[in-house]
Amino acid sequence: MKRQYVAASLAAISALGVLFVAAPAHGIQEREQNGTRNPQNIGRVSSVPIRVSGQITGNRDEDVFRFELSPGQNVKATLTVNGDIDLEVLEDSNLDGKLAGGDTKKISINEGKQTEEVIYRNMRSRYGFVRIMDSGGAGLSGIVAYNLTITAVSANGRPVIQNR
Ligand SMILES: [Ca+2]
Ligand SMILES: [Ca+2]
Ligand SMILES: [Ca+2]
Repeated sequence: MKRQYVAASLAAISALGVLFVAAPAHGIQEREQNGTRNPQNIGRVSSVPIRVSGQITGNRDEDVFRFELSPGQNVKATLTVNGDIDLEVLEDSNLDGKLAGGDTKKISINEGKQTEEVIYRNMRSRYGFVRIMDSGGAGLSGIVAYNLTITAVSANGRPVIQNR
């Protein structure tokens, strides 16, 4: 009887945990080790923004996210920050689903706490990547928090109107 009660409580606690993971208040939370060799999957790009929040904890931390797309989409990534980190958006040029040196990239390297933004037009691969890292300058101090938004846009950068 007592054992059953404990099991039921554990089940209730883990069910709550699943709920919290499934519906976080601020979108997707980054999960280390999300580097070049182990990108974190964040789903499919659409007109509904994918929102990711995380932290760059120093010059050895890079955060890499992999998204799915429909080849030909225009993808807009926006990064709001509270310190100087930078943004790369990469097309999976050799179509292996992995982030490699030859993959084509567009970067945004503003100074300080300025928002970074990249619009990558006509991405032709099935997967794309976002890489966030230390700016490499002298300015990084401590931990920098960020919020990343990825959205499908029209070629001029405006939101895509979704047919309902
Ligand atoms: Ca991180
Ligand atoms: Ca990382
Ligand atoms: Ca920057």
